[in-house]
Amino acid sequence: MLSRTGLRLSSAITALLVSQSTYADWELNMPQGVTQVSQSIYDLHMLILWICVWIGVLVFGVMFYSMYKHRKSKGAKASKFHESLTLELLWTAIPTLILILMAIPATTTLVKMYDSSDAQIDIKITGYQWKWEYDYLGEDVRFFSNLATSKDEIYNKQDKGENYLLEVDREMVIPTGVKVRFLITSSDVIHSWWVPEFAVKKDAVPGYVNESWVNVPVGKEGIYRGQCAELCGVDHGFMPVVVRALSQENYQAWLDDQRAAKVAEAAAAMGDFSYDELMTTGAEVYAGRCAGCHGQSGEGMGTIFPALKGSAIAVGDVDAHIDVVLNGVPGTAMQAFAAQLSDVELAAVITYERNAWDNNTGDTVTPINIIDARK
Ligand code: HEC
Ligand SMILES: [Cu+2]
Repeated sequence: MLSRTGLRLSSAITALLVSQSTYADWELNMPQGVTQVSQSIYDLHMLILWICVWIGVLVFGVMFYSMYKHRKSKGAKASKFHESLTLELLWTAIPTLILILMAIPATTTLVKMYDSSDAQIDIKITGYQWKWEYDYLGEDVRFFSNLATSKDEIYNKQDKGENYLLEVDREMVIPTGVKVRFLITSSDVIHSWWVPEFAVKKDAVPGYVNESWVNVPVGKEGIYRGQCAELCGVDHGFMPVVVRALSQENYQAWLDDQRAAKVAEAAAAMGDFSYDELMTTGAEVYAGRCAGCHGQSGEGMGTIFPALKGSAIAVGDVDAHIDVVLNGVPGTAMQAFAAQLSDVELAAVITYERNAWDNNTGDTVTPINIIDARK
């Protein structure tokens, strides 16, 4: 008879076995990926696997055969060959030879993986709790990439989308047929930038720059998804990596668009913004970028994340408030948002904080105030 716990456990296991979702990504083998390097890694894995399989078949075959053929009931007598020099030499030499043979393809693949020389594009990747920053060195293009999955999906108030927790607001974009080097670092704790299809998984360590690279073959344009692969705090599961590979032509067009958007944004910041416009944008920025720590209604969270509703800073001196949001509070989870948000977004979110949730200061902070504060 099964005990109650046993019954419960077995019905849970049965439920898991028959459920569709268990099999959704059912795949036994390693993915082959899309790059030459990921293919070499896959080939190496298969080669070593088959070597192991054949050694296993051989060793167990001989063993079972001998046990059966020379069993005691047939009157077999154990033979004694202690200190047989030939045998000892053989069982040392053969495995050594096999190991050396395996080391050759393994080293060749490793050398290929680590050779990031002659890259045509350098992208600096910085991990933050909990987002990535992509800086296209020498191109004047730099942006943050945040999780785009809504809180409602996460908290089951809405059905989960197809790319649940694997979607971002701004993707990294790279061209195909070009060697792209990644310079990977972190601004706070250890993260790890991982895209399985590229066979790239590199730790992002504060104070160090690790290198990796990818060359997505022409014809393999598309979207590649990954995640942070290093436990980096409570929202570790909420910092996906999304890379869009474009043809070289489209990549150039994308770069131009990014630069044009930046110019347009700077021009827009000089324009006039009404209180209502700022409050609307501010509410969006707040929900997306601040509510995770400060609460949906500025109520704060626990003892570490202060409430902004009625906070001395949010209803006090405007310049001090702007300073906290622009430069953060060193040594705390409050990051510097100066580089993460545009002038308009910063003005909007600060205006919002000063007037939402009964903060009612009546203050309007304009993008021009932010531009001045940046100086
Ligand atoms: C990762 C968590 C986190 C996020 C995201 C975050 N903050 Fe903070 N914030 C903090 C912490 C922690 C403090 C307290 C710092 C300290 O100890 O002084 C703080 C303090 C503040 C303060 C000062 C409040 C006070 O009374 O001391 C303001 C204003 C503020 N944050 C605004 C923002 C805005 C605006 C955003 C979004 C653009 C934001 N924060 C996003 C963690 C966060
Ligand atoms: Cu991380």
